Amino acid sequence: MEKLRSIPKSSKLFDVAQHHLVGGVNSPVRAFGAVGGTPLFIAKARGATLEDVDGHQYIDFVGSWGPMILGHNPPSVTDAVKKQIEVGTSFGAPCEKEVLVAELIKEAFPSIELLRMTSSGTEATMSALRVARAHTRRVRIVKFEGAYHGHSDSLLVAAGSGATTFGVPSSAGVPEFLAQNTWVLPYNDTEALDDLFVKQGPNIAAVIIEPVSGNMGVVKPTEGFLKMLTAICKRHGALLIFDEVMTGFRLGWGGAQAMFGIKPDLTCLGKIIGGGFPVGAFGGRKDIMEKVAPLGPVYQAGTLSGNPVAMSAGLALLSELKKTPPYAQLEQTTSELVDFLRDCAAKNKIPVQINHVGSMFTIFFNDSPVRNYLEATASDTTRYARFFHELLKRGVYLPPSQFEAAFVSTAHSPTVIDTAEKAFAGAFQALRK
Ligand code: KE4
Repeated sequence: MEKLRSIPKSSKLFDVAQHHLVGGVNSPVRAFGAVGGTPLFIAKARGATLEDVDGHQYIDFVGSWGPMILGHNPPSVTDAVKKQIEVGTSFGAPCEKEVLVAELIKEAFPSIELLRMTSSGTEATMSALRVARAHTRRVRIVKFEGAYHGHSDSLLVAAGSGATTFGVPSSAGVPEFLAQNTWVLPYNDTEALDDLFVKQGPNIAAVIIEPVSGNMGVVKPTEGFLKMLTAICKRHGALLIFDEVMTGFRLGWGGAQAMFGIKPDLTCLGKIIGGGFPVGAFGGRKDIMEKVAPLGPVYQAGTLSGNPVAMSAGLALLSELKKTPPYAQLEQTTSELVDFLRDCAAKNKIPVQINHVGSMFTIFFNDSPVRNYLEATASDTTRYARFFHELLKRGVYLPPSQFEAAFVSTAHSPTVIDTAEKAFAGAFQALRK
């Protein structure tokens, strides 16, 4: 019987943190609200391993929520950051590395003709909506239930990340009149999409979508859904915005749009393009992006946008991904792990649905397929919470919520996966008791 790991330092830090930081954290999902228990305070990370302040090590399947595609602290990124810090950390003025990162992004995403860096995914999607509304001179936007696009007011309507975990379908403080300008449709529901556009097409500025959802857990687009969405937006003059903050450079060099052969009007990026530093970006058709200041009337700005240290990290990471694309290896590692997990669950007679795309996966404790938010939220979150803690006891760190994606990195070597599989096997067995 595996024992709970003793975490006196994390517990103490969490007590103190709660006096200063809201909920003791700087982002809600980290507070373990969905799984219970005390959040681990992490002291260091390298490769696929996290070490908490009490010295316990864990195989990390969160990877800072996606950026750590090569594992934590890849030498190329760390070296680049150290070099940049020596010569300056922030100028509030243009620097060469912003241009170099932008060039790599455009190479990977041909749909992006012109882009703007931001310091988070939230800023990227918020700004993309603003320029879409300016370009179309329309107000209404469409998102999908269970999707999370960051916490800007227009998008915190039935958000699917932290908010779902807290069972709050939309956030307090978002004015009703604003939320009314955002329609929310079920993911993968072509009929509902068609129906809305028939009724409201001329009023819709844009549809924003996670082309592969990660924020209700991993949910793939059904066959033809994205193509149909593209056609319907075109027909009604609405812009298609791909939120690839999670999938960009994660599912492949060209993200989900390359995987599914879609050319969105605007794309939002984040996470990986900063190599673990605060970076986001939005970009797309030149005729749209030229409306952004200083060229056009859409104001958008940021003190640390294109920050040289963050750009150094992003440049190093994207350059590595270009030089040695890890995607086939990541796909294979993840598929083999998922096969093992399905096997394990079946042997222990535990109904699970494991959705995976590339190196993203989610284990839903659910006996029916999960193709949208409604089906995702029918999962047994109590069982997920127990599974999460059984894994922690065995040195594996899964996302602290059923409604998140887990990530595999190139640092998840066969030996690391072997160790993780033993922990998963033990955790599934423990669930039977
Ligand atoms: P940030 O503002 O957190 O950089 O990005 C917001 C965002 C936008 N779009 C997508 C598809 C995203 O996944 C995110 C952020 N994802 C969550 C994880 N589900 C970040 C983790 C957190 O909120 O602490």
